[in-house]
Amino acid sequence: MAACLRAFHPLIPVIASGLRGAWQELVELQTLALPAGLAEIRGELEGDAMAIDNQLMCCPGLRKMHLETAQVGARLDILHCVLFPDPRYNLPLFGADVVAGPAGVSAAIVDLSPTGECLQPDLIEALEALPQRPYSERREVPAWGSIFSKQVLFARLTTAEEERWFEGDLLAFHRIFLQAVRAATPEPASSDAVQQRWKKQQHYCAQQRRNDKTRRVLEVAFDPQWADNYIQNLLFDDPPAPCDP
Ligand code: BLA
Repeated sequence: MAACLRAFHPLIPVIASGLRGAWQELVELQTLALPAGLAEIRGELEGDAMAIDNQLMCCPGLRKMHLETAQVGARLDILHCVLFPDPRYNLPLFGADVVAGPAGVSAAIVDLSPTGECLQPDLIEALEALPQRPYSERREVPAWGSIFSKQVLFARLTTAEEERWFEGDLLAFHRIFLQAVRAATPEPASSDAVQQRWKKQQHYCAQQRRNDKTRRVLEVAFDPQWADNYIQNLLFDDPPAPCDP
């Protein structure tokens, strides 16, 4: 008999529905097909049920909107979301990861990651105008995290109040990002600025693929080849060359 799934850490469904709700406000939102077998992944690990659910969408300005919720490995609950801009638009990447285990949320990160030298001044201003919450355990990003902006929010969450702060902060970063998406207009694919932003997205994906913690969890739950394929082809695949319509 299949093992039963535990309930998610409550922060994960709350954030997932906040993100999905905001996406419904976007014009010309479209669902993208997932690679075969990757929409709903089910399995069992040492008697614990495992589940990964993936959703892919796109809209003008965003070539790939990915939301993943997962229950894998040593009783870990994960929310992973990356919104990849079409490089023809002058937009950063939106990225978030929430990792909860039996002892609580050990990693909560949200960022608007630059696709140019640094983040656009109006975005910096909007992020810095958010209420500054006194999280008790801010974390340092690892070396591969040089892709993140100076405004990155990365913390371990130690109380229910900090979990509420993070939910508010993550959705505020996301709201600010979607506002920039709505305001952005495309430039010709061959322009230097577009080519530069495409290179920055390639670098972002290459750096994210270096996160050993993600790889290790997937290797234990599945196997190294499956983990590598999942990271290379779904989580952080190389962005296609920008093209004009
Ligand atoms: C950390 N990510 C982690 C950790 C695990 C995962 C187990 C360690 C938790 C901890 O340090 O407390 C696992 N994350 C996953 C898995 C998936 C996932 C299995 O998304 C997907 C199936 N990671 C991202 C994105 C960001 C990100 C989009 O996928 C940021 C925008 C960041 N995760 C991130 C960082 C760490 C982390 C910075 C800490 C890494 C470290 O401290 O070495």
